[in-house]
This record gives sequence, structure tokens and C-alpha cells, in this order.
Amino acid sequence: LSKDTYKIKRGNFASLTDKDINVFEGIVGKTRMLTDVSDVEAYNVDWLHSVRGSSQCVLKPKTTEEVSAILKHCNERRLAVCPQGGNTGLAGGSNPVFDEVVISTSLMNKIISFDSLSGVLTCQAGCVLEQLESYLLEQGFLMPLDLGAKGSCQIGGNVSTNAGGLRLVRYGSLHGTVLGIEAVLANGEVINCLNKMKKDNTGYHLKHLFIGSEGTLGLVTQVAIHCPVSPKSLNVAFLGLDSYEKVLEALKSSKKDLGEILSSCELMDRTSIQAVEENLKLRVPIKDCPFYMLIETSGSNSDHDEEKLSQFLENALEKNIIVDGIQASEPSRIKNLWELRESITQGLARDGYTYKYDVSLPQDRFYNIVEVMRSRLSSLPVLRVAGYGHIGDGNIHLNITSKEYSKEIMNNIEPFVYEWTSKFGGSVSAEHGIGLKKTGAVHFCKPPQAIQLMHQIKNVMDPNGIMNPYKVLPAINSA
Ligand code: FAD
Ligand code: 2HG
Ligand code: ZN
Repeated sequence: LSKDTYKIKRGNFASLTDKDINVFEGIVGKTRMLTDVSDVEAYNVDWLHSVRGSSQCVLKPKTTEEVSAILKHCNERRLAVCPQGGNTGLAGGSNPVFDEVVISTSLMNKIISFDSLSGVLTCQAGCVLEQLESYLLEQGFLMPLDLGAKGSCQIGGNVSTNAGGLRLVRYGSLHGTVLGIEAVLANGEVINCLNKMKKDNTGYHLKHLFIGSEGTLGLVTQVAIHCPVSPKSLNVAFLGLDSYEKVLEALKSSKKDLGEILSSCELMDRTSIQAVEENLKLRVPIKDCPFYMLIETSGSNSDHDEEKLSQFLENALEKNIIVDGIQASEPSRIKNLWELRESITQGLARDGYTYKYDVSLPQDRFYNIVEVMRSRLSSLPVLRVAGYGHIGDGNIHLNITSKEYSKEIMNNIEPFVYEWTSKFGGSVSAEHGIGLKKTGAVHFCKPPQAIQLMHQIKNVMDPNGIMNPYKVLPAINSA
């Protein structure tokens, strides 16, 4: 897939020459520049193995100055670049489409400072999320975001995609928790907006332009992020439910009964869990049900929190909201329950090809899209139509799998899924971004004037269009 599927023509960029390679070698040295086809391969392909580019060069800077020198040269030469973090993105944004030079942040992995009074962590963009989490846990803090890809994704990639994840219901989005950003613009200029204060109203909030712009406006080199104190008590409930109506009742009562200690509220349908059971051999510890929910609480008093969660479970059982449920406070049991939820992407991927949709919808409409899709695709060779996600935030992941990519299946999903989402006031990309795959869907959520303003901002910040071309911005006439 890639340039042909998405009908993209190579932009008017220069092609890499030996002279460019010499310049890059002068900046990062021989060992931090990959040019062998076999070494570059992994950077050309995405996590899902759904898109493939043909870059011939990967650069691995260690400092902001090196990033600045690389971009200055690329801009002068009109060489297109593709910033890459952990390469776990699900929208095809982190890989080149043609021969863009890949700038990998994987060696920009220094923690710069942590202030245990304010909870502000400052680090380079290439720090892996899980490593930041371990570092903070030792100091009694935690990252305000958590995702299944934490072992590989990097904070720079998280910020650039405005990743949501499993804790957003509690700590909010990165637009709130990221306090400051340092980024390098296409022309090599360093924009130091590395504010570490919680409050800062000094003009336009430029950091927001980098949060979620997927490497199209600049390369994020450092991040200052506000981290909460790690909770003293953590509890998880895993529930089985009979119908989506019951899921909505459980959602309501979890918000009401658990209030300030609710830290995750996740939904999985039976189809999603079957993928994990069949393809990854994990087992659900409660009886088979059409729907499951994972509810996590975190707080400062274990007796109080455990009691609240038990009470919630008891009420839910008594009122027939749930048909089965268990509660865990022990770390290894909590981990096993979370594994079921976090492994769904991997479980579905093992089917073959996954058509991925990540939409926001009003909660009462949330699951309809899965049912509608199931009947729409019933005569086609699909393996599963699964729905799961962050129900507490109104974000569902509709995943459809088939043995291999089929244009016919795709044509039956798109644009229908976007039209449907837009009709009910939802978002066609809740948390994974637009990348390469969804540029044609932006207009379902944004009016022409907004798309035009996006293009104007891009032109100001990257007039030659070298930063991650073909991504995020829809063609101007699609508005
Ligand atoms: P990459 O994939 O390398 O890049 C993503 C985008 O950001 C690309 O456009 C790239 O060009 C750009 N980019 C990367 N680094 C920089 C930088 N320093 N400066 C500028 N641009 C940059 N996402 C969620 O939101 N919530 C989830 O719960 C979630 N769970 C996931 C679970 C699994 C198993 C997987 C595989 C993915 C999941 N994702 C989730 C998607 C993905 O992990 C996130 O989008 C993540 O934030 C990407 O980080 P990364 O470092 O891998 O970035
Ligand atoms: C999750 O919530 C991720 O598990 C991935 O956002 C969702 O693979 C997906 O569709
Ligand atoms: Zn998600």
C-alpha cells in the first residue's frame, strides 16, 4: 500500500545526492546515519505493516543543534524529511511515502530535569514512554498518559500525535499537561517555548501548534510535562455485561459512584476479546459476555478506594447492570487484566489486515457504528468487526479485519464510516491523528475555512513543505 493506494504524486523535492550524504555525515557522523537498504527497511514500514516508503537515509541526531543543522540543510536543498519517534503510529504518519529523509529521535533520550515540587519533567523527545514512567515511579510520580504502545512509543511522538490513551479520562489531554515545547522549524530555527510554569498567558500558545501536528510544522526536540503524584492505591474491576444499554448504565454509575478516583473506563466487545483469546492465547477470568468493561480507580487511601469499588460492583450486580465481575488490587492481577485490554490491537493484527477507525461519538451512539458496519459487511470476506476503546472519553476503536487488504471491503467502509460519524457530530480521528491514511477525511470534521487556515499556518512555518509531506493536510480542493 501507500503512494498508489492513496493516489499520491511525489512533490517537487530534490533527490538525495552524495554531497548531501557528506553533509549529513559531517553533522551526525557515520555511525548515526543509515544508508544500507536493509538497515533503513524498518524505518520505511509502519507498525501495522500497512504502508511502505522508500527512504534511502535515516539520520539519528542526539541534540537540538544537530536537528537544526540537518533541517537547515534539507530546507536549503528542498529535501523532504519524515520525523520518526517509536514508529508505533497507526495513521501512516511516521513513515516516508517516497524518498523522504527519516529523522529518527531514538537517540535523543535524555531526561533533563525533574522538579519534585512542581511535578514538571523536562526531557528530550526520544525518551520512551515506559522509561519515563519507571523513572517517575521511583520518585513517587507518574506520567499523565499511558498507552499499550508504551514500551516503544516516545514522548515526542506522543506529543506530535496528541496521543490520548488509557488515563485521559483522569488527567486530560496533552494540550493541558504539556507545559512547554522546544521544536526546530523547517529552516533550522529553534523555537524555545519550553515553559515550565503551570500558568503562562504570554500571547499565542505556540506549543499547541506542535501538539498533534504530526511532524508537519516542525520537529519537537524537548518537552516539559506536568506529572501527577503516583496514587497510593490502585484497583481494577473487570466486568461482564449483556447489552450495550447495560454498558451505558455501568458508565453512568461508575462516574457517579467512583467520582474522583475513577482513572480509566474502557470497553471491549466480545469480538475484540475473542481476537486476544484466539490469536494471543490470553484468557478472560469471567464468563463469556457480549461486552466487557475495565474500570480502574486510583487514589490515596486503599481502604476507602477498595470499599468504593466493591460497593460499585455490588450495586451493579444487584441492579442487574452487570452479569459477572471481579476486582483486583494486587499488582500482578491488575497487570493481567490490563493485558487483555492492551493486547487487542496486537490480537486483531494477527488476523491479517486491519481497517482501523478511531472515532469520537456521543456515548449513546457509540456502539451503533459497529453494528451498522457488521450488517453492511456481512456478505464480504471480513474476519471480525470489533469495537473497543475509551468509552469514558467517547472514543471508540472500530477495527475490521480480513485475511488481506481488499479494495472492495475498503470501498464498503469508506467514506460511509466518516459520513456516519460526521452526521452524529463525532470526530473522524479521536486520538490517532490524520497521518497519511486520513487526509481525505478531514473535511468531514472541519469546514473549508479551517482547512484553509491550516494550509496558511503550514505555509508560514514550512514554506517549502519539506516537513512530513503528504500527511495531515487535505488537498485544498477537498474542502
Ligand atoms: P511515531 O509513530 O514515530 O510518529 C507518529 C507521528 O508523529 C508521525 O507523524 C511522526 O512524523 C511524528 N513525530 C514523531 N516524533 C516526532 C517529533 N519528535 N517531532 C515531530 N513529529 C514527530 N494512540 C493513542 O492515542 N492512544 C492509545 O491508547 C494508543 N495505543 C496504542 C497501542 C498500540 C499497541 C499501538 C501500536 C499504538 C497505539 N497508539 C495509541 C498509537 C501510537 O502509539 C501513538 O500515536 C504514539 O503516540 C506514537 O508515538 P511514536 O513515538 O511511536 O511516534
Ligand atoms: C488502544 O486504545 C489504541 O488500544 C489502539 O488506541 C487502537 O488499534 C486500535 O485501533
Ligand atoms: Zn485508544
